[in-house]
Amino acid sequence: MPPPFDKLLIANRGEIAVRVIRACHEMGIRTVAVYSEADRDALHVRYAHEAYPIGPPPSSESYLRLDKILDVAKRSGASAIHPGYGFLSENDDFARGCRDAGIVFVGPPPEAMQAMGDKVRARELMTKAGVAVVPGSGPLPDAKGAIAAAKAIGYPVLLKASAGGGGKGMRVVRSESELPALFAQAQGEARSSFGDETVFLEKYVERPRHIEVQVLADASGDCIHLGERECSIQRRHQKLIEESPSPVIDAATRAGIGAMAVRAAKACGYVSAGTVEMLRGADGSFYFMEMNTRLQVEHPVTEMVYGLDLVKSMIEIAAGAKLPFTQDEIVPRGHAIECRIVAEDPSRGFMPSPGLIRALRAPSGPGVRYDGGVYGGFTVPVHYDPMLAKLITWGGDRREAVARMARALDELRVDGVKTSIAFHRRVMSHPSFVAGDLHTGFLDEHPELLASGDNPWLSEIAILAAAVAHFRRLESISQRGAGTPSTERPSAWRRASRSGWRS
Ligand code: MV4
Repeated sequence: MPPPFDKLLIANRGEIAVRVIRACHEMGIRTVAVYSEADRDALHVRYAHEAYPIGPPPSSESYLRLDKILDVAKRSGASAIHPGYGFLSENDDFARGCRDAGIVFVGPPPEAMQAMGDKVRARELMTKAGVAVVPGSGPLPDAKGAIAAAKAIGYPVLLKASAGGGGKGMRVVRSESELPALFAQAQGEARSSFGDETVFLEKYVERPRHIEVQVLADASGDCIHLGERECSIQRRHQKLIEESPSPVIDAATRAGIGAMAVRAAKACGYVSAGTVEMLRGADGSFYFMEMNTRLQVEHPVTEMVYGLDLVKSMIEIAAGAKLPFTQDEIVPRGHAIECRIVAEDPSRGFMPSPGLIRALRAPSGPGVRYDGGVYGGFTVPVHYDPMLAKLITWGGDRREAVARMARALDELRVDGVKTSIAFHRRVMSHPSFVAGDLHTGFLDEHPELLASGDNPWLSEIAILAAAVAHFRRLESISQRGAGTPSTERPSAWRRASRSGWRS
């Protein structure tokens, strides 16, 4: 088969640009990189067949400039553009600009991006399509309207920005007296962040799991799902660890939420790879939260478990190909985990730590996939996301994937910048993580995981304490029966951590 495109431009940088270049080269597609002044020596520039400068370091003057990128596509003769994630990947004007210029955008139609980008519209669309959404409201005109809507829904409620996503501008409201002030805050933040002050309300789901379903749709209207990813280990809406399958999902539940995700994708005319984010409440109910109309950072865990290449599928679908498999042919095998290796200091609130990487040693061996975007000698710029690499391990079951991750993290060395490696290594030994007991408040409840690596004893002791607490809890549950509310007080180490021995 001839390649679907002669030449493809990658409108991105870092590990995802490298990831897309790798897929292209395997497919026999020539690649065009673009780079800012801070990325002259970046890995994606070295790997691509051609590379073009697009401006100064700030992304607003380089990677976000659709005009410059379309100009490079025309000059270089690229017939397709892959946007990666972030930057222009969910910008429907960019997708339209590609269409108008006769260049194939490797992603969904701009109409689908726009429909899902508007959260109030997306809720309406999903409700019509029979997809479960969290009980909530339409757009709210003022605080009075919000009070009425909240009364109907019942407290606690969550204020969200319609143009938002990823958590920005959200406010939890626990009682009516708090609502007017929080409404004004949410509206103001929505206006300043998104230029659209529309806000709405949802019932607040407490301690949810973040579970998302990968879908793949072709232009003929066929759509399949590729199971779920659990992304509950995150901090301030930045995911840190993802895995597939979720420890709490069995085959029947997978089929159910998979069908829900396919309905969501079909309802907005989706084409390409996309992700339907869901919340799972403590009672096991699932709700549509939002759809990400792009390739996601954590796509490799799905690739490992389902044995396919999502980037190649995206490129083939963009060229008009039909889905190469049916839902029955999609069978999960084993378990995969991803750790996002970031140049940040977990003991200092994940403060960015850009600078020169003096040396780097990547792990390898059975079941290890290392998707990197940097090398020893590269200077991590201050201007962009500080993710250096993704470390992904596969195992026949979750235990093996976790053990391989711990071993691979022990092999990985990055000198010169602070990283999350030691943090990830502690998580792999943490009894609650090992038990698969995950939720979006996990890191708030286990602050010992963020302890400084300067004194390894502190975190060792804290983890032992957590292990003791964990097994005591198990014992007391087995004695009093599951489901009995816990009356335990926070343990001494946890109280200590709250009063600040972390810093
Ligand atoms: C929620 C929620 C609880 N209830 N919606 C956060 C990001 C944005 N996509 C939506 N988010 C949430 N929406 C209702 N009705 C809790 C969150 C949330 C969250 C979701 C996924 C992963 C991490 C999170 C951390 C805090 C809050």
